[in-house]
Amino acid sequence: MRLHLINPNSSASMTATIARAAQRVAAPGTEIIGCTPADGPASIESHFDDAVAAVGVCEEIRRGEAAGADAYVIACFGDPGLHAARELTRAPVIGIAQAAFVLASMVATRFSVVTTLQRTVIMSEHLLHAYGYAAQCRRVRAAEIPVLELEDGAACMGRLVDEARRARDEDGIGAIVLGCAGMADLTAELGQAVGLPVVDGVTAAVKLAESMHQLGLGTSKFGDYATPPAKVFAGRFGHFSS
Ligand code: 5HY
Repeated sequence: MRLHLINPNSSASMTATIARAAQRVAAPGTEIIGCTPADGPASIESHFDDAVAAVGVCEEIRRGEAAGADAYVIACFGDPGLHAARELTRAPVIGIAQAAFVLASMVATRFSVVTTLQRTVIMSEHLLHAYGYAAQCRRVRAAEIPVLELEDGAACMGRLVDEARRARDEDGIGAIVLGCAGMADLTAELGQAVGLPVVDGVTAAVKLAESMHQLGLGTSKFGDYATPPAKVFAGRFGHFSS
């Protein structure tokens, strides 16, 4: 299968890191194609970044449709543009936050999230409520690490381990969810340091996408995920017109 792994931020180096983590768990028949929008924020750390990045995600879905993608992963913990992206394709579209919550809820009755900046905590809390996992998440914690600093994982590991250990010792949980795609390559080391199951959304999403593809499960075209109604888009979005 051809899996398009979309990094919604415009940092190609992070796309490469994420794609390497994805390829390590991919099945032999799965081709991982890392995709980086040409336009958009270098990292996503605010509601504004998230809103702008959603357009780039949709652009990458359009490109994927032309290339014959069998599934898509939106590799940013805010799942930017997830619902809009699903309207544009019959293929599965999986956000890493939703994927991580699904798997974490199957290995523990309670989990906490360790994410980047304090200001993005509310974005994860909104997703927990939207996806129906708020009751199972004890707390969304911030290690106060800017997203792009995660490109030097060794320099961030201490702060991530400290926050994850606080979660383990204070939150009454059984698992940790990593709240940034940029942490994907740190999962094993963090798990060993904390002694709890650590769920990374990138690898969770890749395996869920493979399962859905194998089951012949794609995005429904009945109801609100149906193809958007044809209309004219003005200005620089003119190419969206249909
Ligand atoms: C991510 N931002 O996974 C999120 C993490 C966050 O650029 N990639 C980003 O803090 O929301």
